[in-house]
Amino acid sequence: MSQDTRSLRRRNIIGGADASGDAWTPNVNPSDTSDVIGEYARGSASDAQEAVAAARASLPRWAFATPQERADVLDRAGDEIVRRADELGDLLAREEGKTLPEARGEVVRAGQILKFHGGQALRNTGEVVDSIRPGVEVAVTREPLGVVSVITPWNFPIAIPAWKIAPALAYGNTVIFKPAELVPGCAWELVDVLRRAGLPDGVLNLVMGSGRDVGPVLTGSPEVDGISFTGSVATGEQILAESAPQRTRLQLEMGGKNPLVVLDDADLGVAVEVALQGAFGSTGQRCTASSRLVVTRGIHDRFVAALTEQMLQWRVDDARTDGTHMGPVVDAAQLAQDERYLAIARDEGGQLIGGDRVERSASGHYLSPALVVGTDNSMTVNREEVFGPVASVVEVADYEEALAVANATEFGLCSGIVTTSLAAASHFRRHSLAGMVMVNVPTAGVDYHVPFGGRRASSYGPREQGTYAKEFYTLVKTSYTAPGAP
Ligand code: TXE
Repeated sequence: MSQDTRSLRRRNIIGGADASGDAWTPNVNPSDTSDVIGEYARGSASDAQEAVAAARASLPRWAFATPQERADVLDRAGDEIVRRADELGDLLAREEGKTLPEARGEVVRAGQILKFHGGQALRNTGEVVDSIRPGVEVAVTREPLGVVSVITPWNFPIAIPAWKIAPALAYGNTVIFKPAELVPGCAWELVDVLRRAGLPDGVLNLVMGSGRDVGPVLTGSPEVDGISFTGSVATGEQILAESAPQRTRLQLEMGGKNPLVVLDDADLGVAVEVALQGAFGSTGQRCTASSRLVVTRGIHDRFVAALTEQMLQWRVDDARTDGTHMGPVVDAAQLAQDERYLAIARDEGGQLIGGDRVERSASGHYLSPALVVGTDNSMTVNREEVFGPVASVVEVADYEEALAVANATEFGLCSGIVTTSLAAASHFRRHSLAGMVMVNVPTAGVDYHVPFGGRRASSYGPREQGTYAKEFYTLVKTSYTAPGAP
């Protein structure tokens, strides 16, 4: 299946051209660590500076491009990505480790996002309102924010970059894109598709490399007007502190510790399916994963038994093998983090089901799905984001306690409830302290035409995605005109 890519080398793309560079990072397949996809440039601080300068220089050209030009580029790029979904899905599964169906779905989603925002470029309307003064017209319009740094994590290698870059470009901004070190393959393809779709040179610049080396330029430069970041809480907070003196506009999407409430009246089959997909889909490496299962007493034992039975049947294997339910953990460091949290959960009194290392013919970072039962909400596994195939169960007396436990977290990205009670579902939707609430559907799995984001430690700044994306990527201008002599 894999083409011979031993000699594949991808450079950074700055000012529309392949940048020079002599440092490289191997892109390693987590399902088979002997498989190296290629070597990708490891950019330096001076590359990042060049990219910022290129983005700044191209800003007037793109900021004043017609909406039709912007729409056409995004639409053409979206079409190409959807057309190449099998090929790019294979690359995504190979570099990140999610299963082929998940990876292909993510690629198609990226294409749809580009096309959606292509349409949005044509809908950047303002408003004209009557002034309180006679003879004066008031217009409210939106202009591009300017030069934007887009910094992305490894868990959605093409969808997250697409949902930041597409609205940035749609509204006339120029971009420096820094993907996560572990997944440069999809990032490079995305930028290459967009440049061939007709993006002028310098409008979208790719700087691959470590956050430590290139990050400070992308987040600290006074030439950067906005930063859209998804990643860990620690890095997000560092960016918040470092960018504050420049008053840079920020959009931070960080961790989650998302609760899924299961009530006594739930349909057991629905509850198990929603929990399985929400907790272990994409190897649990999603900020929207349901990592805390808050279950009322009357259904607890049946739910745990049925979930365990299903979970133990999941096949953990090479991401690109037919029949794999769950691919590997992304790398050795993440696997060590997952196992450390499992050990802490056991030490604090939880009982562990699954969570074993799995041996396959190729050497990969395989861990079976893990369920920690008998936990209470104060345990570390219920306070901190593990970011792996690990879910814990908190047993509660009733709905009121379930709601209180669900809300007792420093995070607030999303939450879910499985119930057949309209009253409970409606109450939960209103009282859950999360940015996104799911009723009888998995916590992970969102639409691209509606806002995405959370509260408290999960998110900072305006929402991402859908029509709400313009709140971050545009500046509002109010102009007053007296058309003629009074
Ligand atoms: O995240 P980082 P990593 C959590 C998850 C995971 C842990 C570490 O627990 O195990 O974070 O993952 C760039 N200035 N999540 O190391 O470091 C970095 O290069 C500017 C949860 O991938 O936050 C990458 O492109 N940029 C989360 C991006 O920031 C910097 C998704 C994210 O990297 C930088 C990902 C700096 N100083 C990880 N340092 C979720 N909940 O979705 C790093 N970067």
